[in-house]
Order: sequence, then C-alpha cells, then structure tokens
Amino acid sequence: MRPTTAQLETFEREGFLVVPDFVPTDRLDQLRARASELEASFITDPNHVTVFSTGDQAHGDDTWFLESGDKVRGFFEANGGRLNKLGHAMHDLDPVFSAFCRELGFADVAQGLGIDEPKLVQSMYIFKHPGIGGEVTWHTDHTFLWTNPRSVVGLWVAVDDATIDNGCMWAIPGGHRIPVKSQFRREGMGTTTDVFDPTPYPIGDAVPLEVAAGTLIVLDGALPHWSDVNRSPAQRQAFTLHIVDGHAEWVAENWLQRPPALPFAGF
Ligand SMILES: O=C(O)CCC(=O)C(=O)O
Repeated sequence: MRPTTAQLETFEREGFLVVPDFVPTDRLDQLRARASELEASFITDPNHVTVFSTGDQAHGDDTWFLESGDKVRGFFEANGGRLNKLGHAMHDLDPVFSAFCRELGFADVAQGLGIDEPKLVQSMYIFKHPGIGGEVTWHTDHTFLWTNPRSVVGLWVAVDDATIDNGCMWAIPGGHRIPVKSQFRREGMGTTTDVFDPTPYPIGDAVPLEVAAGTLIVLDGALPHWSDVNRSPAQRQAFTLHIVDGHAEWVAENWLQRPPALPFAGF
C-alpha cells in the first residue's frame, strides 16, 4: 500500500497514521500462533528468565537484553510466568516473522514515506496478556534507536482489537514536533539515559489509539507514545517493526548492535 497524499499529510501533521485492514486475519493468526510457540519455548526453558520493565529500565544493564539485537529472545512480565514480549530480530531470524515483514506491503509504506534505503532494525511482539500485561512508559522510538539524522519509523500492527480497557497505545497528536528529550545508549557494560529536557510530555493532550485487529499504525520516531497495563480479561497482542534509513548513521552507542555476520537488511 502506497500512502495517499492525504495520508502523508495526516502523518506529517499528527506524527502518526492509522491504516485499518492492513493485515489480513489469516496472517494475524499465523503470527499469533508462531509467537505463542516461541513463548512456550521460553517458558519451558528456565535459563531464559529476564524481567522486562520499561518503568524502571531494569532490563537496561542486563546482558540478556543487551545481546538481543541479533537474536530472538523472550522477556518476562514482572508479575507472572508469561512473556511481556519477544525481541528483537525475529524479522531476520524467524521465517514466519520475516515473511510477515516482507510480504504485506510495509515496503510500500516505507517508500511512500520517502525512506530511501529502509533497513529493518528491530522487531517486537508484545503480548499484553489479560490481567498482567505491563505498561509501556511514555517514550519516543528515536530515544532508543538513534540515527543521525533522525530516521526511525515504527510500523505497529494490532494483532488483537486494541481498546482503552486492554491497554491500547496512546499518542500526543503533533507531539513529534517536540524536540526528543532523551537518548538511551550503551555505556561500558551497561546503559545510561542522557536527558536533554526533563520536563514531562503534555500527556493531557494524548489520545487513545483504539483500533481493530489488522490495523497498522505508522509512528514518527519523535512521536511520544504510551500504553497502559492490561487490566481487562481480553488479550492485546501487537507486533512492531522499526525501520531506519540506511543513509543515516546508526550510532555506535545504540543499545541495539549487529555483528558483521548479521548486518541490518532491507525488506
Ligand atoms: O504496543 C505497545 O504497547 C507499545 C509499543 C511501542 O511502544 C512501540 O512499538 O514502540
């Protein structure tokens, strides 16, 4: 799908674009089933235990996280034996995820946005299990996936219907015009966050992005977004793929690094 002129205008004005019916149901089912298999493999392997929390960045100094840029790894919820998410290289290492990323028109979206040489840098499958799915704190993707100049775009797909009750994403329309307030980066064996502007985002202006399963939400890398815990009995699974422009510099301090044997690839 090449975005229309009207869609591109919306994206430039709001910092996000909602595209209903982007992914057919059978492909969502296939991805959900594969994610479920992968989750089961992590649950049954006691060595694979890392708690993922964006709240306190507890994962930041954890090698399980820091070494996951070229792997498929599971990250547990703090409060239960289920996964918070899978990350961060399913798009290159898992055949089902790779096909999902490369066969469904994301490349056309990237081209329409003017990303000259798209590189797929990060994939995540977010489970948001009923009753235990954790919060994703306010952030911009550029904070975590830094290029010079800024180029990251998030391609987020609702695998289930996303509602306020089950922890849909929220975003601040036009918030991508606020200069990015922080950079998360490697330092020594761990990570640190440089805060350029400690003032909070105007979250009172945020809107819920309630969408049906199969909807694509395109996110500007500077757009502040957030999702709540899932207190409801309904699951809210989502897949997200982050792309950058290969012409931009991928900074050496980014937490996510690839070895020469597995460089970032295109669509
Ligand atoms: O799915 C969510 O709850 C948040 C996802 C997110 O923050 C992202 O894809 O950058």
